[in-house]
Amino acid sequence: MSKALIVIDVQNDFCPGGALAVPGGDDIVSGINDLIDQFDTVILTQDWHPAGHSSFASSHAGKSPYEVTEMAYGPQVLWPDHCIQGSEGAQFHPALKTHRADLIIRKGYNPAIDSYSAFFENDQTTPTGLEGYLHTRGLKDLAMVGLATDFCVSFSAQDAAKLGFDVTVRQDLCRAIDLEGSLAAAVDAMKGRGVQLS
Ligand code: VGL
Ligand code: ZN
Repeated sequence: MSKALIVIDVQNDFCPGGALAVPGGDDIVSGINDLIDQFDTVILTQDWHPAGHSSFASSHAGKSPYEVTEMAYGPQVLWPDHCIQGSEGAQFHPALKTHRADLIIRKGYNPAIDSYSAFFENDQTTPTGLEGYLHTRGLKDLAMVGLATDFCVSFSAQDAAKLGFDVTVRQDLCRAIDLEGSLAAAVDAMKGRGVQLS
């Protein structure tokens, strides 16, 4: 079977009680675990920022979380400090069935560039290596679930579709941050790229 499940950023900081909690973020964990059992290939992504990362509002004097700023590569939402390398918040949700993962892809480790997508950093050119991994393993069909629908899931799904993969996003197994209409915009953008939403 040439299908892979990609589980995006199911980490403590994106779950209730975490630094960048996504409403209902932990509600999807048991459904994702059930889905993991149905795939031969499971890939996890992990948001993995150094302290002082440029996507953190705390790294920009006078800026607050959720404000948008201009970076060298374009507009960037500024976030609360989250998913700091090695921290408890960066760990996967403790109930997530991580032992089935063939690959864990970490992203956001470049101090100067954020990385929502599992394929490219937010400059849209620096690759993470995931495309090559999938190609060399002959994996063409991708299912995506996780957090957050309107940021890391959406950008990962759009990039995968741009790269020619067949992509389905299981919306029931995703949860959104939904900043000023970002969920509706993400759904439109995914549809526009040919991502299947179920
Ligand atoms: C994410 C904001 C910042 C995500 C990661 O996983 O959707 N969102 N870093
Ligand atoms: Zn992040």
